[in-house]
Amino acid sequence: MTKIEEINALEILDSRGNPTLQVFIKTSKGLISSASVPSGASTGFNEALELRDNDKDRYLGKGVLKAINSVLGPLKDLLIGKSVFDQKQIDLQMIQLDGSDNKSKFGANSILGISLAIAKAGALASNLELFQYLGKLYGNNNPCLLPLPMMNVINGGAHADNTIEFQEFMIQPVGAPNFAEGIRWSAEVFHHLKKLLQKMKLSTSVGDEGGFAPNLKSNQEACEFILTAISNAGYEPIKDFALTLDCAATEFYNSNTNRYFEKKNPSSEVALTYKEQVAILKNLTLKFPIISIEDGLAENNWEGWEYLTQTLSGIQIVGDDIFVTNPKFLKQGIDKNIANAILIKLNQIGTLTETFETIRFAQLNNYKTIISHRSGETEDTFIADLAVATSSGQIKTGSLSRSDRVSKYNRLLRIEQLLNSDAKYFRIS
Ligand code: 2PG
Ligand code: MG
Repeated sequence: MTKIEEINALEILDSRGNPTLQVFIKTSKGLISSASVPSGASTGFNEALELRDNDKDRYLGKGVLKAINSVLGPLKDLLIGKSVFDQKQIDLQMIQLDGSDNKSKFGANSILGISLAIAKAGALASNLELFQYLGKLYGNNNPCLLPLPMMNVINGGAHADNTIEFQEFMIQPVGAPNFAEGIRWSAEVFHHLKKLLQKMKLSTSVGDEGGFAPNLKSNQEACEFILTAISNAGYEPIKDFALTLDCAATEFYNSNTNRYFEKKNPSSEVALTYKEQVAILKNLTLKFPIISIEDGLAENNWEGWEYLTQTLSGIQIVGDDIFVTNPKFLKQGIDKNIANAILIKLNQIGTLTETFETIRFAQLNNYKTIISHRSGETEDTFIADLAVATSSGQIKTGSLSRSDRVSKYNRLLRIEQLLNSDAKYFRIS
């Protein structure tokens, strides 16, 4: 048995320059693992709590020393001497000791940091690649499916100081023969998009997830630019590339009036009903090869979501803020025929074991699963291994620039190489 001998934690910076946690586990065999915790900007209301210090004298209130104290105090006391292989029991005991519904006592950031570092320690102690070890924990004896990436090449919404309302405009290399070729194709499109923006005298600076953040006139124009870049790169829309969107509509919804408005254009009189908002989305899917829409409506507009799912049948409808990686909300969605896919973010729920539970529940109910980064990321590539371990089929981890994003793609390239001829690449059915 390999035991937890020491636990440590450090306040580090995420990709936006905000503090987050890195947790270290030292095992009785002298191995050391570490994991870093990501952080969102367009967070769902029902997410597990990210504990911040609110001490205005440090990091504008965003310090995580309280969360570090949770790790170094009660959580460490609970876990020293336990086997690193007891992932499930460790996660459950941390949840029990916290005792709250949303991990607000210790903070989901401290609990998740430990949970992920334990899994990495287990992989090290078993002498397995992380995706193989996570596969075993998940009950997947043959983790070999490389995910189809969703790459966010134009950033808007809360992730960029530009005029674009929707948060993410993504490309999926659906026609690539394997993951590595998918990456090459997508990087070529990314560079052609840059050339195109330069030609039009638009900004080529990037947003939080490494995609371009130009001031465009509309969501539609963003799709047009991407389509042109795909063609300029020598690829065919539909056959080679599909588009996907994350509207992050909670950000521009007023729950008092039940209307969608133009947050980036406050002087606009536009206030749309959910049916009008869905009509806009439907129209975009008729004009462009869009095969997936995430958070097309706001998290608490459940009635609207039923209508959205019916109206856009045939498209992947992804729930992020509405499900928050929580089986409780996913079950309500399944019961109401809402969405047909779920975005999976480890820190929305706060432990690896609960994340597995949500993925399993979704897969059993034929909901597609998309493993996702957060807009505030670190160099940690855990989600790349998680996507393969759970045969999730899709991953959303940002653009083709910035190391916090491409590190996940680079890790998947390595996994594909390790798997060699056993590697498979996800196909949209
Ligand atoms: C999302 C995510 C990741 P954030 O909405 O899907 O792209 O953004 O981490 O800010 O919630
Ligand atoms: Mg989202």
